[in-house]
Amino acid sequence: MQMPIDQFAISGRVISCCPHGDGHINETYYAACEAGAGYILQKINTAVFRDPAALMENVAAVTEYMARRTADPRRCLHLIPTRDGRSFYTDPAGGCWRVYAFVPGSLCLQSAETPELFYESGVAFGAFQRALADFPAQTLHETIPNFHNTPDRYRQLHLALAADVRGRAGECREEIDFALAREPEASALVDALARGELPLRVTHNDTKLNNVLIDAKTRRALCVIDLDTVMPGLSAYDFGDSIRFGASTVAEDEHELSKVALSLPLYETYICGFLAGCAGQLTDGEIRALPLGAKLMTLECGVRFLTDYLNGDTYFRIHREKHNLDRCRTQLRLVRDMEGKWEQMRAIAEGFCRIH
Ligand code: ADP
Ligand code: GN1
Ligand code: MG
Repeated sequence: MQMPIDQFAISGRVISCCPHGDGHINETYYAACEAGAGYILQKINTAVFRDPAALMENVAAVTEYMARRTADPRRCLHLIPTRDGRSFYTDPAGGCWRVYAFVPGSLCLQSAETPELFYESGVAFGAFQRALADFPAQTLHETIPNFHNTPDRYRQLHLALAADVRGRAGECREEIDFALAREPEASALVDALARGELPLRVTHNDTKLNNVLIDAKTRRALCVIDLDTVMPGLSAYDFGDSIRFGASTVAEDEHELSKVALSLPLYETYICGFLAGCAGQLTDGEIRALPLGAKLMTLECGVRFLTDYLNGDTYFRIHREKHNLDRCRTQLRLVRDMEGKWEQMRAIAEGFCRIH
């Protein structure tokens, strides 16, 4: 495939352009240029993001907002416009492409190698939310409607089950039963939001550890990336998604389920980092909702992987047979482990409230 990197206002001749990173959604390439400049070229997954122009309006608005408020260019993402000044390029086949400056001297981790690094990622996502506290939320497009609406994710699971297009439901009966047994709990966060008990904020909504860049030298967090799902949401969503990915003892697609567990020390470490980054912004009600965020984001992700497996792997990129089923199994196992540790999870969060 011809890479359209030359369509963008990059400096220097491109020496190489290779696949990069471990995202499940977009196609990502690293382009190295003469004179040392590096770029991230991405083909936007338009099956997932149906309105790429709206998506790129969000990304441009958020990156410009953050760039105006920070003196250090490595602390936020910078879009590189096309040579004719647009935020993305549409190729003749209709593919949509964008380019970011590669953040120099940065690392991207797939697992929390040390508690300090996980703490740093919490600081980064907390600070990201705080930085957007006054962002005009009404100007943001909803890039994926109902993204963290867990009951709606169940609705999609039911559709996939009823259709069972690949005849796979029989082999995942255990996972289906586990997920359906927890359906009554799935609306707890959206209900609390509807009752006005939790405030709507501008959140990232995809707070995996590999969506934070770390300074390779200092090992401190630099900035948050993957801004495609920045939308109004709950702080519990951002917290919970980080826990499901980073405070698990194994990778998201581990085969050996007996190894899957929630690390309570990492859970506590992340709360410390996230609250430090939020700098006092979270209410006690939000802090008390953090354990629920961890459990529901893990359950929701398990339901999403299961749904995609039943649908024939049309959403998440897979690298092996049954990859989505393996991913689903780790998530559901993690939910089960959280249920066993529920009182401890609650008590740890309670310890961070101002009023007990
Ligand atoms: P996806 O939506 O597919 O997860 P991401 O935007 O997260 O795509 O990008 C995929 C990977 O590319 C990241 O996990 C990270 O390793 C790398 N990456 C993305 N943007 C940058 C950047 N500006 N600087 C350095 N690395 C980046
Ligand atoms: C996807 O894009 P990426 O790989 O950072 C997904 C998240 C899931 C995650 C599971 C837009 O994240 O919602 O939690 O995979 N992103 C989208 O690993 O659906
Ligand atoms: Mg990503």
